Amino acid sequence: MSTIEHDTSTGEDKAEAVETRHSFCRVCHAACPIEVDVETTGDTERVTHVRGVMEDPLFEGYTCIKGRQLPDQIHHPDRLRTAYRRTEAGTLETVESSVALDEIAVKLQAIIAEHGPGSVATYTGTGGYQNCVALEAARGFHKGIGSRAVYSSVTIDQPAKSMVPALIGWWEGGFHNFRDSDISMAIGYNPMVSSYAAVGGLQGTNPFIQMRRAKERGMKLIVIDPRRTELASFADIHLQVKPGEDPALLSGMLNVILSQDLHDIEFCEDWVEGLAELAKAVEQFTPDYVAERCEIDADDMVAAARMFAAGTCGTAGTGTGPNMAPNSLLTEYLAIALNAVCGRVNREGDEVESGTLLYPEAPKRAQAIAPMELRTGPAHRFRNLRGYRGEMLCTVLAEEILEPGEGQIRALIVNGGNPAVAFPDQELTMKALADLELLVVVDHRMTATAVEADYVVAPTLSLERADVPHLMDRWLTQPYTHYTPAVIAPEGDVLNEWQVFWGLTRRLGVKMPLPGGDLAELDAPTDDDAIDYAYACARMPMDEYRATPRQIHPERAYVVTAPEEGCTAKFQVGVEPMTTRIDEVFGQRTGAELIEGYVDGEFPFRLVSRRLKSALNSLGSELPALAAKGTTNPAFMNPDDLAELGIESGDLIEITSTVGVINGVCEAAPDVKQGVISMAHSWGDGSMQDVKVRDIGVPTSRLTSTTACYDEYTGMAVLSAIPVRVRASTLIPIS
Ligand SMILES: Nc1nc2c(c(=O)[nH]1)N[C@H]1C(S)=C(S)[C@@H](COP(=O)(O)OP(=O)(O)OC[C@H]3O[C@@H](n4cnc5c(=O)[nH]c(N)nc54)[C@H](O)[C@@H]3O)O[C@H]1N2
Ligand SMILES: Nc1nc2c(c(=O)[nH]1)N[C@H]1C(S)=C(S)[C@@H](COP(=O)(O)OP(=O)(O)OC[C@H]3O[C@@H](n4cnc5c(=O)[nH]c(N)nc54)[C@H](O)[C@@H]3O)O[C@H]1N2
Ligand code: SF4
Ligand SMILES: [Mo]
Repeated sequence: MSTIEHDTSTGEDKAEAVETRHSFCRVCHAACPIEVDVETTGDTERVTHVRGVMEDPLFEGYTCIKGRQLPDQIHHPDRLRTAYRRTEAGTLETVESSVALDEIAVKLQAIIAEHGPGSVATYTGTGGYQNCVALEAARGFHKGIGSRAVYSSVTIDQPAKSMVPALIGWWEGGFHNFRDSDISMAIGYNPMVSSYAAVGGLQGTNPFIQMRRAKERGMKLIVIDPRRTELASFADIHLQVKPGEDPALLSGMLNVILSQDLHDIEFCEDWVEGLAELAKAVEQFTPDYVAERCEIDADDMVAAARMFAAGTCGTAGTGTGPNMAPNSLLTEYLAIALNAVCGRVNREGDEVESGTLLYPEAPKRAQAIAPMELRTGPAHRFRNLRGYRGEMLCTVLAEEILEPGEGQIRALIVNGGNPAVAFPDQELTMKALADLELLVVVDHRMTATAVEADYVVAPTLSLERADVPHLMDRWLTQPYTHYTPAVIAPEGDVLNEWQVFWGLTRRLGVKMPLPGGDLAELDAPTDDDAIDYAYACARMPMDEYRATPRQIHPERAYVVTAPEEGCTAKFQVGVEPMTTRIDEVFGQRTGAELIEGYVDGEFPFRLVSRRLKSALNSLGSELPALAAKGTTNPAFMNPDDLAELGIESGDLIEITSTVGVINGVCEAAPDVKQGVISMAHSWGDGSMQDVKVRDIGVPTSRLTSTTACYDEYTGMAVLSAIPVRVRASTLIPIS
């Protein structure tokens, strides 16, 4: 589209090429399709507007406030457009990216020579995950240098999800689809804000319209969340559970279902083992016990259990809330057990919702997969923990940096992440970052982590690179393709994440093995080469994928096939140590007892995590329209609690956990359960002081510890349902 605009202020015609191009948003993983207006003046291209694509068959025009700020993000005056390096005086100075890579490679070589390749780690965070090749490139770099120290935000997100198949097994044909569900149980997630999808849950594709349609077809919704969330406003039953008590609640629901024979008896005979052990373990969780423990109504709990069991199609799924609370692995186990005993899996002839077109072709038979050993990564030097599914654990990274000896991490490349505010135990994390011999951060903002770095490399941003929606590909409601080329040329000395790793492997003279071959063999690869190499095993070849943007491919849907004859695998719903853990839960007064240093009565509140519509973890408040929604992460509390404490909305409060103290700005929120503080994470900076809390927020990670309570399989720390106490703050903020 080319237009001649009439400038009404001067009365002159101003010739301007304005073209609308298609792409998808990559502020979060949801990959909403967008139309992008690009204004060209001379050699420069400027994104002026972004809007949803009404005719898109899945998203139907959906975008959110964050995505619509892409023009401001791309052209932000403070956006980093060149690399930086630390001077001897300790300040950061600009440097050409290629020179920065030269110097980083020399330093890496020296570190590898002295400490071995395992001393070099990368951490890919949420920003890296928004680029389909960033994590693959980091993995290729690791293979090239011979280091297994691959870290990503997955291990501090919902690691129980990756680990639970090791205990309970899985279903090859997948769990029921949301699009066909007549029942859905959401345990601590809120896709209306987060666009996150749990197994079989509402996906982030156009969540409001999808939910309305689901309600129109009669779907029942149960939401388990201490906050009356945007999702809970659609619920038939909302159980406002006390944070951290989900294992007791889910055990109680299983008890109702199993003791009243409401489970899918036929399915269980064929595919479920350990039913008697599970029934026995949960038997003690009577409705009255659960009601008192979880601070909910016993009849509501029983009604929810019966409603779930009465459904014919639909799953129970968890989100970040319970996955960050104590006993996260047990909660996940119980949620999958609920699905298993109620037979909420696809049967022969059923279609699987998503086509997972970017991942290798895989059999989809109507059969169970037996539990498998997943902790196959190298052992950490601490707490008997080890890596799994090709990654090491973020909750152990600080210790691996700080503890001298063989295996110590000396160099870290942060690939679109912000550990200084996102990682548990902020004090320890800051100490670890400072202890590194080399810290490289790839980020377009001078974040709390970047200011600690030896080198900061400026990346291209979404609209400046070719991409595919690799995360959404697993959660889409249909087999749907969306490739985007770069829609504008990048301005400045910026590099795609793959270019950083490719540049380093070339300089180090090592390979960069990706599924399609060694990218380091190419002299001048493009974004598309990197995508081809990274997705060489995709079930839809990339050429075909590229040719059909924003299309549904019904013919590519997976159809579940018959089980293998003689298949003996079963869901294991009554295994150790999970049944013992269920017993242990019964023995506790509260899940918080698992946390070292917890003393009954001293920490009467629970601080829970949440997402804000106007921020993506630490990203957002630098953009004017998002800052207008707030420059701090408020500590949302029930008005009755505030009244009792004599605190008013807008006051500063001091929040103390077993390990740390933060000062937050409290805000009255009737949707939050009494006794709960609901607060977003990854705000503030690394100063360990809160004097700027009203302008930049505060990191809740300072209230958390990697060692005071962790899961023995996943190493997950407690990042939600944190026991805390609250009082008026005496801090004098500086504005
Ligand atoms: N207490 C508590 N702690 C938590 C959580 C919680 O709920 N509560 N949640 C956990 C979870 S789920 C996660 S995922 C982690 C988040 O941990 P991180 O991912 O480490 O944190 P983010 O703030 O999302 O950092 C992403 C960075 O990527 C940058 N970025 C954005 N786009 C790009 C890009 O295109 N390229 C590059 N190179 N960089 C880009 C952003 O500027 C930002 O600084 O935090 C975890 N920590
Ligand atoms: N707008 C926006 N979208 C995002 C992000 C963002 O920062 N902003 N972050 C992205 C990231 S990194 C992720 S991982 C996903 C996460 O996606 P979600 O898991 O959907 O995250 P939340 O919206 O925080 O929902 C978690 C819910 O759990 C509840 N909760 C907290 N503790 C407990 C508990 O102990 N038990 C129960 N039952 N509930 C509890 C909270 O009240 C909250 O409503 O979102 C992604 N999308
Ligand atoms: S939901 Fe995520 S992908 Fe969609 S517009 Fe918002 S930030 Fe962008
Ligand atoms: Mo996350």
